[in-house]
Amino acid sequence: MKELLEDAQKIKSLEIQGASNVAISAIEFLSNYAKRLKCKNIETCFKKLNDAQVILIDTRPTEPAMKNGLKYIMNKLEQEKESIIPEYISDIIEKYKNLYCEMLQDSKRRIAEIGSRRIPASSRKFNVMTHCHSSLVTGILLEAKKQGKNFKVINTETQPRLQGRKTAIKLMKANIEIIHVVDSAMRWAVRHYQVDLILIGADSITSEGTIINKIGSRLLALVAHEEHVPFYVASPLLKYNPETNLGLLETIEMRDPQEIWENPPEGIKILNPAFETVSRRYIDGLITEAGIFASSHVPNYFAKTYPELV
Ligand code: RUB
Repeated sequence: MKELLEDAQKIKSLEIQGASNVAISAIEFLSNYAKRLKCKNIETCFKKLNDAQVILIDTRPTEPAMKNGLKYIMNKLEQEKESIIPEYISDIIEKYKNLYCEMLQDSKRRIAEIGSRRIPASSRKFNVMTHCHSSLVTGILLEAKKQGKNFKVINTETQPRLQGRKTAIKLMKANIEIIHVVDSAMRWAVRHYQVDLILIGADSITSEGTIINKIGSRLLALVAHEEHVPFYVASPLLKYNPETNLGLLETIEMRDPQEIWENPPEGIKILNPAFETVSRRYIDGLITEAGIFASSHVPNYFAKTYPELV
């Protein structure tokens, strides 16, 4: 249990960041925990694994790709419970962990392929804007570059943890022209560079087609609306939170105020919301492994694509 708690802390402390990374790490941690488990009977094994699942989900409760992954593994185990021999349980977990990772990787490849078609092959330089660091968005941009498309990217630094720098470095290394701006210059940049397309990632998608992503995402969506720029969200369907269909309201993760101001004078209250919602009316389309569609269709596509997770 000590090692599992240490692993969980890596997610909680944000040593591991980004929805896809968090999901892959959490199921890896569950699988490693199972390898260390020594249980006399199957009931004890399930009890320990369920406790581990709760600890991992608690690290970032608003990350459905992680929750769906852990649920996928535990549901599969539950279905096979009668025939499982405790000493082989870790092999079964490893198998389903790999299957879930493959689902995420396949979605990423498909999203890169589909999304890259939204960047035209033309002699005029196309301007794309993004916010924060999304491996799905960078996947699309790297694929477009591979296809020889002519474009540049404007990206925001993304305060307070500056994940925008990660995006900038990754794209710069692929020889993509990049212009880095402070968050509060996002409206200015959209107009100044006559941005053609805005692409962001997502942490969570609700049954009504609202997406939750890094703070500043809605501001960018509002700018897109004001400036008539197409606004797209790249996300695997695995970030859909099926519990929102049953009425659950997603909450916004509040982070340590020290990220913003380490030693503020007494008497100043600092709030650090890490995410915010973007309503479906501001989203032109969701780019998923099942194609591009209005974000409100996500529950149907999710049920069709991943019936075992409904
Ligand atoms: C990261 C963030 C990313 C999404 C999508 O927040 O908001 O845009 O998680 O990432 P944090 P991906 O760094 O605070 O976890 O597209 O890679 O899944």
